Amino acid sequence: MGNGDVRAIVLDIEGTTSSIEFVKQQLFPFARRHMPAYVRDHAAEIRHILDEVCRIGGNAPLSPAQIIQLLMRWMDEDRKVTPLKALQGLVWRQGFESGELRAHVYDDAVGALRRWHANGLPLYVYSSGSVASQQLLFSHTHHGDLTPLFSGHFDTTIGSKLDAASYRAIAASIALPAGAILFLSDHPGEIVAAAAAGMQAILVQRDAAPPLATSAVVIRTFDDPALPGIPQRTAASASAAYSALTPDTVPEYLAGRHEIAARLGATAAHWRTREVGDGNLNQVFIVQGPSGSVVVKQALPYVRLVGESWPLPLSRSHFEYLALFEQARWAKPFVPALYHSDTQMALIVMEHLAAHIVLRKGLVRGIRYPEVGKHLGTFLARTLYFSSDLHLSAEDKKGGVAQFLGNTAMCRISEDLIFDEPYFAAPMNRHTSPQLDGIAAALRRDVALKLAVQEMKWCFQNCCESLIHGDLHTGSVMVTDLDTRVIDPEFAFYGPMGFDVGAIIGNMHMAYLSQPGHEKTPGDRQAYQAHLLLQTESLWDTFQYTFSQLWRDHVADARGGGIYQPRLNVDAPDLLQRAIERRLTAIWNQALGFAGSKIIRRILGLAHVEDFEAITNPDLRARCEANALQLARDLLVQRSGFTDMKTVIDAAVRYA
Ligand code: SR1
Ligand code: MG
Repeated sequence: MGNGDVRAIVLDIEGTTSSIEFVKQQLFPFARRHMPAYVRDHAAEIRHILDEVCRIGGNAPLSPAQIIQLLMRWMDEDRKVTPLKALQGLVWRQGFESGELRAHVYDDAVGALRRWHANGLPLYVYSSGSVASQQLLFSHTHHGDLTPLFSGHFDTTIGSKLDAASYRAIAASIALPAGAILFLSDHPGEIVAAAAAGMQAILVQRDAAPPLATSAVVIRTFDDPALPGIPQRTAASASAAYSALTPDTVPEYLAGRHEIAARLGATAAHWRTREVGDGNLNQVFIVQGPSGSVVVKQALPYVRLVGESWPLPLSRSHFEYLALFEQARWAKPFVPALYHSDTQMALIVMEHLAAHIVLRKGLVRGIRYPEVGKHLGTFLARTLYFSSDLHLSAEDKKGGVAQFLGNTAMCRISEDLIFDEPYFAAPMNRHTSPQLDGIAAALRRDVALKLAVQEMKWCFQNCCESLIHGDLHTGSVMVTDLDTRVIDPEFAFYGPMGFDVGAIIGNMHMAYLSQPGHEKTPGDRQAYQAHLLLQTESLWDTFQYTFSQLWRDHVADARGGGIYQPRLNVDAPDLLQRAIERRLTAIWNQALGFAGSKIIRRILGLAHVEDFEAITNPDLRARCEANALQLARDLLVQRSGFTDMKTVIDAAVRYA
């Protein structure tokens, strides 16, 4: 291998990222087992493939039974005929999508792929399986959907894996000199061909067999120190290669990312880009091409709301990517699809939710979302359960905590803006003045309140229970009437489970209490207020139910058990039920305190919310805000009085 820096990595799959046994002992037998039923059940839609089978079989019309017999023979003979490959692909797709099949990828490979990707290194696959089956495999692994890690895929349509010309064609397609590309494979012939094309090539020999006679560099795992030349940039030092994009430079950037370019269609000259970011921190571009559109979200090196005087690390984009990745593992329907991330440029490219709007905006307009409570309750239960010690091994959980430990600047924003600044005359605070002056001053003198809030801050900083979103307000949720997606997890870290739950409950109550400010005629938002309360109730009910069910379903799971281990007989019905109730009570108590804290910060602190800001009459706005402040104080100071969601809702109704 040369000494030059590696600027892209191309990987073989079978024997390199994934075990040969998985392919031989699971994938192929699965296709064999399910082929007869698949052919029988789908005969009409796969007619063209079956005709091709007949043609290769000698052109005679064959009965379905004869076709199946022929296919079984081809599989026994390991024939590489196109219609057989196509049918196997279809059977596998069904298996992966139903969850019956999960692709194997070595742990060390997943770790390295994530690390390299996070370091901004483009990764490509080159395998004899078709591009479609490569994507299928990597999107359904035991480690979740790994496809966002890859910038492109190559199969044998570019040429044989034993031919140096194929590797030259790949280098040309990636637009890098071959010498800057590292190729990893378990096949010595492929290593020879890649090296002949000028690539840096390393042989992966995973099993314990005696070393192959080869002059190539050999590694056994992807953690092998014999992998030199791979830049090890950390998220924090990534800013050297950073430049803030503009609508003019976004297309140029995306044009070099093959899969995104293909998604958009035509060429960069045909794409339309507009900047639409209205959040407090980042810039957001929508890029529209003839075939599709994507969103590019890029962190700026400062807080957008305030300007360059408040610097903020670009590494938050990396944490957002990590969190989106993890959330998609556990709650895929509720997050946007991730297409690409670039740590150096501090950006992520993701699904454009063209039909969705920000939930907060919908709530201000009085739009009904009959599923939102159920969806958010499910998202919370799944992300909080699966990232906790209830599911992960103690080691994996600590690994997760470590991964997010560096997101300190974002935690610091929350620590300052939520728990401290609203309670003293911080320079950037603002409130509806003079109407709320007296209330603000009283709350800043309120010892019981400040003690309660500081307890919540303690919990925020010390309870590393689950991977939390960290900023789950109604502005971090995109909705249609029936679909819900949680976005913007750049504040993610391992924190208290009740933080996300409380954040969204607090925000739903702000939506509720601000409704009188949006009435066109007196009382015309009352029915809508009832709808909001119903959704808030449904959110907590769904959360409790789903969280309990997940716990029950997985209590005997071998991978779980970092805590409440099966060997302690925790599945004894009484013990399990009591354990679940105790945990839910703890989450509920946290959620009450965090809900109160989140309401107060949005009324007395720096960053406000449209729910109140959109009320143009300052007296009316102040009345709504004062009601919310009273509820918030009760939630913090009289927490023990709120035994369930009904008691919270009763209080909100009293204050409305
Ligand atoms: C300076 S950032 C202010 C707020 O915007 C984000 O959405 C978070 O809520 C943060 O606290
Ligand atoms: Mg191989």
